[in-house]
Amino acid sequence: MPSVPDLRRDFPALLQQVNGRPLAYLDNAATAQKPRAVIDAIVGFYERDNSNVHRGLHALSMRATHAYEGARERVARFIGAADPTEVVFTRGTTESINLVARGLAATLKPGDVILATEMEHHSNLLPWQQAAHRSGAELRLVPVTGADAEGGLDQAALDALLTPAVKIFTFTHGSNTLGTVNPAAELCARARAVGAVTVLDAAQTAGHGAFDVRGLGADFTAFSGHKMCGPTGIGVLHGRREQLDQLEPDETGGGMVAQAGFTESRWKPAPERHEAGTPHVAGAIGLAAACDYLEAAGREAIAAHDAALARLAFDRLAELPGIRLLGPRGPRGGLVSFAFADVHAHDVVTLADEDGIALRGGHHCNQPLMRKLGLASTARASFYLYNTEEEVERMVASLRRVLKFFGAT
Ligand code: C6P
Repeated sequence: MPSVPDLRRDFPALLQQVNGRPLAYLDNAATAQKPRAVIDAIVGFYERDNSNVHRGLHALSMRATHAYEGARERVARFIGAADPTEVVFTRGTTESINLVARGLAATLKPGDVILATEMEHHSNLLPWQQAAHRSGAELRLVPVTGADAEGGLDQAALDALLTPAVKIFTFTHGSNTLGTVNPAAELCARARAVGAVTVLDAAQTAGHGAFDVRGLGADFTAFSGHKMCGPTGIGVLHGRREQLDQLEPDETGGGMVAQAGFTESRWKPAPERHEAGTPHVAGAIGLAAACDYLEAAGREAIAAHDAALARLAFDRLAELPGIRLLGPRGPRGGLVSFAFADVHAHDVVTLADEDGIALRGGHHCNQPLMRKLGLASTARASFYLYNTEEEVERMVASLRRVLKFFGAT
């Protein structure tokens, strides 16, 4: 990986001051900053090649189509897909999961089970609640271990829950609140052994290390471009070819139809089948540029860097009085969530912002898990390739000031 000071110069947003202090951007699990290469790719498209795709024979339309399909190939290589046609562009993880959940709901019947886990983001929980309501299937949840959520999945419960009645097992690869990284390949293999279709929420992992959909083995994998240095409004649903072709389209309209009649129509195969309407061409091009950028930086090195900062933050935060740290004591992804007994997370985040430090406070779209843990909210620091140890130390110093302000030291 290039040196962090060198990397930081690639990110215009990081060069600013906030409240008179250099910005320490520690909210990367919400969205990552964008390198100049990604911004330039998007601007370049709009300045030179802007046109609709798949619909025109003029020069700009051909260039746009070439760039859009080139982006699909780039993303396919980035995630180790067998073929670019396995990559469906969506608006992001949320849309990808909704697409799968609505499509698979049509295959379920009463008595079937959809298995998810207690650590799911709302985006990988609510669509399955709806799929269960629509189909009469039952939604069951694998519990999270530990009173303070040591943060693993309860293996004994999983063994008992993973029966042949389970038709879908959906789970997050990396928890956005606990920092847990689930053993996705092993879980997919176990689910496959009972005949379940697997859906992997990779929002927090696809851009944070080596990521190989074939090795992981999920039938469907969802992630967002904006959390991996790409633009907002673009994401991916990866699926095995035959599965994508069997899935009923969630949206119909232009671009996805093979033969349209007045009363009946036939759909194209994947990926077009799941991309109705004008796609986010500039977004796909920006995402491809983000793949180039992350690969050049070194994906294994990024994962090691993020995890080391999270470990440092975990250890340093543990020194603060009255702090409750969530998630595994052992290896974790690049984020740490914490709560103080006497200071609300929103106050923590607001006062840290005065010091130029961007944290996130809230339930992180994990409301049921928070409720189980007896918490309304936590503060969260989440790291990426451009963050530094100095920023971790600044955060800890700022939190000491917060505790003093509230008389909680
Ligand atoms: N988490 C955060 O933690 P979208 O909004 O579609 O790009 O991603 C949704 C999503 C799905 N799964 C997981 C595990 C996630 O962490 C997220 C997004 C953000 O700050 C926003 S709540």
